[in-house]
Amino acid sequence: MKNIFFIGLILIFIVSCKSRNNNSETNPEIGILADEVKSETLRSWQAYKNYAWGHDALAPLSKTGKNWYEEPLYISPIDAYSTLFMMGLEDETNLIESYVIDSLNFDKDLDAKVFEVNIRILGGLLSMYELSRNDAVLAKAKDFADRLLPAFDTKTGIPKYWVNLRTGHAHGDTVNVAEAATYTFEMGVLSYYTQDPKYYQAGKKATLAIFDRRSEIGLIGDVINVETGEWISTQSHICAGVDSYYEYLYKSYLLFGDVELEKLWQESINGINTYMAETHDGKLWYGRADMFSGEKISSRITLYDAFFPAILALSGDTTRATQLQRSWNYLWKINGLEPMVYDYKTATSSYPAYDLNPEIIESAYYLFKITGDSSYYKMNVDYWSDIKAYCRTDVAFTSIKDVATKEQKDYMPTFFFAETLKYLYLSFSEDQHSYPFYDYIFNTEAHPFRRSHFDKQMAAGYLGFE
Ligand code: DMJ
Repeated sequence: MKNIFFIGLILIFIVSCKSRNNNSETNPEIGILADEVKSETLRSWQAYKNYAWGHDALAPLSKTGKNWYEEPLYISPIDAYSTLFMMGLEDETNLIESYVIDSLNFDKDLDAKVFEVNIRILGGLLSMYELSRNDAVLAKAKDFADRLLPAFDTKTGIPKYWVNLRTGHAHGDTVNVAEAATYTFEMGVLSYYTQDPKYYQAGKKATLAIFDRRSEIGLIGDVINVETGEWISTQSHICAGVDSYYEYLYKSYLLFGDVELEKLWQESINGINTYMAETHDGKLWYGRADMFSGEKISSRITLYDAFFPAILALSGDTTRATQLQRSWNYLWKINGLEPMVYDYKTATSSYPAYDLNPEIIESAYYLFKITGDSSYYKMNVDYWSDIKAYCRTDVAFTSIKDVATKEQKDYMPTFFFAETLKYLYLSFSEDQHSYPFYDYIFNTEAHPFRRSHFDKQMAAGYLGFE
């Protein structure tokens, strides 16, 4: 009897070791899948080069290039660089680096969206510098950030929506919280590398302007006027339009050690867990609450919200992170892809598109690395298999109009290169052969920054915080 008990214990030990094991013994196909993601990335990148070179993005069905503005800003290559680099595709990264240095000129008379170009272009260029250590790339990043800064010259310090890259003329007084305050990370990295605190100070002022306008119960709204500081919408949530504000409170603290941001994160996450978290039908979700009363006002969520398990896990709350990831996985499994907008109480979607977004994959990657539980790895195996089944075209991958019908749209967003393919590749690569999870912190567009490159004491001086 005693022997059976001990054999049982040993078996339980072996099984639990296996399920917490990140390596190829448990997941024999791990390297094969990494190679497959890499060759699919190269195939899509070559399609971009063949049909859309010099443009911002590829339209893979019509096989043409698309631009965000009157003139291209070369967003796909800048966003793709760090992924191609991590995959070891040196010819391709050399090509992008040379183009950026020799031919990319930001002196353009066009109005750019401050938030979008900050996370993609500034974030992309800074990580290009991180990985290449090419000073000419850092000079480009600085030049670009200097063109964004005039937007921050408002009564609140929250940037306007648009800025003209040539004249610095900024306009657009109404912004959502993500557009208002997702800057401490990129601006902090730039301040560190240039030893000039003005960038981080601008980003942090915008963040504080949002946080300082929280209600008595510690919640913020989601849309604000940058001049008056008045809330235009008082819905409090972690969904699209707010998401990366919370992400940057914690990640900027982690990378630079600014403890003031950690305090902001702690107070914020307490409010989020108190007023937004709810269990419906046995599943954990984060809905919308009124910022003043805390009352739940909506169960409408967006697929962007699937970033939240990753940040919960990174900040140590693996309990909620794993529960929430299971909810997202349930939603993905209904159609084999997840809808852009979903109501978890009515189980309906008012906007059923899937644009090759990364968030659910990002969270599965974090949970796999943090818990060692290979069920998260297997989630990414399934997501990749569905993306191949429904989004793959003869030359690249494309977005989906409706996750139920799988009708395709003609667009491959730049974040597919920057984020989706990168998180898949890293999930399927063994740490020792690639980029160890704990060595890097990613900006919201998945551009990697090595933790050890940022000394906390120096950061305080270079970024100008106590
Ligand atoms: C990305 O551009 C960024 O991650 C952003 O913060 C929100 N999500 C999109 C991709 O879905």
